[in-house]
Amino acid sequence: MDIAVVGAGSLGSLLGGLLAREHDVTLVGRDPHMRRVAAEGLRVAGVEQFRVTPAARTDVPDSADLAVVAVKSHDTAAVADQLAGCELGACLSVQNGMGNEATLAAALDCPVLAGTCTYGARLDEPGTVAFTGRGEVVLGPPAGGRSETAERVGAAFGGAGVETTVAADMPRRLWAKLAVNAAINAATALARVENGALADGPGAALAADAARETARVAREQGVDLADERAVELTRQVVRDTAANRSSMLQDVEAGRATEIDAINGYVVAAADEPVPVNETLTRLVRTRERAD
Ligand code: KPL
Repeated sequence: MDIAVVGAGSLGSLLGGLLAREHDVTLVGRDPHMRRVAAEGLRVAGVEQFRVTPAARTDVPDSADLAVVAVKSHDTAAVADQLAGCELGACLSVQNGMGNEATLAAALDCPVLAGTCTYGARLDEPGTVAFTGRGEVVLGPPAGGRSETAERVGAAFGGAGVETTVAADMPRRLWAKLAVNAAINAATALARVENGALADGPGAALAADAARETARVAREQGVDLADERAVELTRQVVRDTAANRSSMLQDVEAGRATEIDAINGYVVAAADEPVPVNETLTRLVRTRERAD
């Protein structure tokens, strides 16, 4: 399969590197990383070590069987515009936050799939991605159910050795992931702590409150996600990623825009009833962003 990975930062580079063992992959990202990959290939280090030689460029190619979108959620609209001029068989979002698939689907003629990804990656230096944790890609139609496209993309990922589940319940899975991100990302970014600091004490209580509020909003939207399921998933991710610095903490530390609008801000915008914890986290992160 001819696959363009748009957003070759840490996760995009790792997925692209894994897929390149079996498929024709083009990484689309920024220099100097793209320049180094084009010249010397991509080195994957850590859980598995190998070198692959995907194509690498800074703009989207003219065509691909599949575009895997891994950019930050605030860049989705711009990427959707670029991909609209590209002949695509299908598109898969593996991004954080909600609303990405709708933005892509509004601009593209091809089927758009939703995905979640729990692989861990870190971009150490141009041309090298650290594979920090084996996870899973779960993908399927964003509105739920099954599709031939999802099966085909799932088989392509599985064939490249990427742990993959093709799921018929993506709305529930996307809301569950949103609950985890709403619980962990803003709290760790504001308190400037690793995910493990939310394992107990006041951090755990704050994370659980944010997760419960998100589960309630999911149910308001007709998605079956129990409060305690959202809290349990959050606890599990805090345990499994205890040493991680969340993506939002990394964004705040680097003075970059965060994904707050697609995470806690999305919960606030979608809620029928007040969600004071998500609202406060959103306001605080937006205040931090304005100060940078
Ligand atoms: O997805 C994440 C992120 O940092 O964006 C979690 C699951 C919180 C892991 O750090």
